[in-house]
Amino acid sequence: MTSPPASVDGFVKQFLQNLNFDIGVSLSESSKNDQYLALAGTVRDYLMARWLDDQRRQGDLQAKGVCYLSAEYLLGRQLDNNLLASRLTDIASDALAQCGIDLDELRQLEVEPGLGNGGLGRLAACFIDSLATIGVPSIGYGIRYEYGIFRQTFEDGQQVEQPDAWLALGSPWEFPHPEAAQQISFGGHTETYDDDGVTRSRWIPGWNVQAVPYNYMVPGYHNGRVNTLRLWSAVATSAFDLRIFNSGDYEEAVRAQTFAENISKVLYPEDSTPQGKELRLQQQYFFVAASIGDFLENVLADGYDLAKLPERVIFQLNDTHPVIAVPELMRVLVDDKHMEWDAAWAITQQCFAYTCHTLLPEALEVWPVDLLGRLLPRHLEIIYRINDDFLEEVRERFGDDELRIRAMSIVGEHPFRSVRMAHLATVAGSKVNGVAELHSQLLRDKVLHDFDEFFPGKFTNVTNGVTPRRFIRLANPDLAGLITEALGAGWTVDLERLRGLEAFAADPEFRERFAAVKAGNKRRLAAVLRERDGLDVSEDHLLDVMVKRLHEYKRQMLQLLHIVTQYDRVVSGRVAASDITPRTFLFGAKAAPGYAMAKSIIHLINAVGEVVNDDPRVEGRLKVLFPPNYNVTLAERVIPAADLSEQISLAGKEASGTGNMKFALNGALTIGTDDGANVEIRELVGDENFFLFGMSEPEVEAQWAKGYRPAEFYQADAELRSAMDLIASGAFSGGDRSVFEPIVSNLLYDDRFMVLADYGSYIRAQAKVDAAYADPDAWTRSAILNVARTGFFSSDRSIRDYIDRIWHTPPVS
Ligand code: 26V
Repeated sequence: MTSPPASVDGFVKQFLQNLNFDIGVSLSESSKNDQYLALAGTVRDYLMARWLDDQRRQGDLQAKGVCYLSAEYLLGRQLDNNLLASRLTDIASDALAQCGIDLDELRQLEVEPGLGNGGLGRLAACFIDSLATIGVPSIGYGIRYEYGIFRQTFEDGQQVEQPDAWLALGSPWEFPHPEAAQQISFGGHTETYDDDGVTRSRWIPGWNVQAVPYNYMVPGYHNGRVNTLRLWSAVATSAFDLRIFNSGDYEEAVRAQTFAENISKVLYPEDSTPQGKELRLQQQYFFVAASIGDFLENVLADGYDLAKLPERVIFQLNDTHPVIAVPELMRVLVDDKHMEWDAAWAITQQCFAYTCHTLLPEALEVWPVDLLGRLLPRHLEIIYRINDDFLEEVRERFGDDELRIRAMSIVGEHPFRSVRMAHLATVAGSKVNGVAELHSQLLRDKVLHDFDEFFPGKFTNVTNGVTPRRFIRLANPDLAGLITEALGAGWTVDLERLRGLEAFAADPEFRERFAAVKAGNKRRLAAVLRERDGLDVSEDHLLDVMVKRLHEYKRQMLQLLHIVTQYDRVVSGRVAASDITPRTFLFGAKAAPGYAMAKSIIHLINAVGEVVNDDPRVEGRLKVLFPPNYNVTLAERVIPAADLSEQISLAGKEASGTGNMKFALNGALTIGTDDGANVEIRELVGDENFFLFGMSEPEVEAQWAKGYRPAEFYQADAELRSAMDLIASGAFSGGDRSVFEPIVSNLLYDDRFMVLADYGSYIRAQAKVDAAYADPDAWTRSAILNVARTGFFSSDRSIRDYIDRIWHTPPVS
């Protein structure tokens, strides 16, 4: 191990040494990528001593820790975060300058690890940052996908997916540990045998793969701690290969290798229907079996009494993806360690907790039993036994209420016999939490109501949060500087201190400086989008942003109907262009490759942009921009520049949202429904600093109950009719009516997410936005109050809530 560069000179020395000896080039011959890799290596070396310390400490410690099990970590770029955490930013910048290198230029070279789909994966990344910063003994476990979320491009306005080869230019932040590989089994059959008078079960697997761990450093902010994120990569086992190879079938040996290595090949871009993907179940079992094995064998001391396991660990299940860990731990305890079933079950129930991240019934994972039985026969038996015991208890409590028993069963019968992973997780978990107050309430009242009755006290809430390190300090350095000037240091790890800014909202000079920061951020974004996509951002426009996965429930269509309405007002002469508030509508969204309607909506957004942006009658006052491939890196540029944050899902559908928090913390005002964490944002910032619209969740239910006929809303609202007719007319598809007809008729006759019912209210709220923006000083005051009052949404607070309500794992110093 090399010594840390305490000074600029030390850093220069270390950097050059890495460049020469690790990368193998001289400074004068080096490429930018060589320089980036050497820089990353230098930061890594500096963190290494701390990391080794912390790994040793975690082993020595008898304290209880958290194993965060997540199939996704949407990390974003590592270099800047690691520089910030280790206080090396200025040293590195000066050191590179001495070598004639611009740090900023090297930053741009990092390809972000996009090992997640969206909010769920980004939340996991925020949580491991907070765990390291707070100092909870913890380890994150996941999958090292060779290809992350696809890279999105547009061809003729339509989404095209490209593979994300994020490892192609080297990955300086990871450390493979082949010596710590776990062997993971699949397939085969089960049998019982007599063990000195005791009948036991065992699993005779059919095939196996190696799980090789790759460690990533997770530095705490300015606390000298470095935690570990351990991601598993699949490699064919040599024994398996060799057997086939020796049989002379070379091609079969290579094929088997490919088969095994496919397991960690690619992140699933959450499809429109989640059912029946065998490889996905392989991924899930692969990473949780490896993680549990790793924890029991490598983290726990040899000979540790497994009866005491709940004193040492809580496995937090990030959604249902890792829930197969429940029967896996049971299998290890009962089959391998010969524990009594009831004792093993009591331990298992204390060692897991489950976070639910959705309310959409179609997003709740189920696995067909024939698939489970084929891939994991012993686990299926264990699940059946868990279910039998559970339903027995339900019968004891509620009598033979067959309807209830069928509704609560872990094994469902429709549309085919399958295991409901959310039920399994709920029965097994010591706690079940939703991710915002409203979401947790709806889980208890609706989705999992019977379970809440059966397990009083099991359900709780932990409202999501976001890390202020990445989303304020790194993304918005000028705002961070202004806050520090006003409040002093310390707020980065104690975000409630932002309250102190309330007093400054009344100070005209502070408002002016705050507005200047926002303007500067817009300028920076404009430069990025010009360079990245050739897009033209008008810096004097209201910047109205909707960035999130494309899904009908999130209602990008509502925003689009607002844009088309504004356009229609101008071209039909109802409103003079000069009376329109100049606005830039910025979208960022990926659609699941198999989700046709979502892709069609992307096409329409681009098509509307093509027409509106170039129509001289609009006089440049409406612009629609849709930079492709929205990701964490772009989010860090877009969010600080936004004036208005669109959080417009149908009430009762968005579990929480986390983008909503990032925008408010960066001084954007929200236009939003009473959904997810919007509810809590509005309560905190105050009605006068939030543009609320639309039906509430009970109103949505009432509307369904009385019968929802979207066509009636179309008939009743002349502007809505006109906007929809314009789309249907082919005005945005070169006169071809067929292109966007499916979108329009879907809204007219199906409209599952009540876009038309909320349209009128949305348009009125947007008019209020325009009116408010006309008074820039008052707008800025509101923006400051948004920042001042949303410190609650730090992921540090979320983690403290997990500690208090679920984990009971105090930080260690
Ligand atoms: C999955 C699927 C699968 C196919 C059917 C449609 C569909 C729709 C949504 C999902 C996502 C489920 C899990 C998820 O990513 N939830 C998100 O978690 C975030 C972090 O808690 C939260 O802020 C978002 O509101 C929630 O959608």
